[in-house]
Amino acid sequence: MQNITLSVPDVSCEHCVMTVNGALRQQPSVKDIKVDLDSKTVTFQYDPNQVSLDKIEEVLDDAGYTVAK
Ligand SMILES: [Cu+2]
Repeated sequence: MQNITLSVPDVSCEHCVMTVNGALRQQPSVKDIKVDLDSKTVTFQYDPNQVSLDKIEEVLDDAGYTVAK
């Protein structure tokens, strides 16, 4: 399992937190999702053999939360 923190600057309220959570939860192997409103980051674990980081970033982008690099 890989542990990662991504910056998602568009997260601005509890609703965003729930949307990001919901989008990530549907991805295979993604777990321990923590969206932090203050730092506008999302931290989670995933198995790179089951889902790529590119795919996860694409899912977040589709949900309206582009990952900042
Ligand atoms: Cu919001």
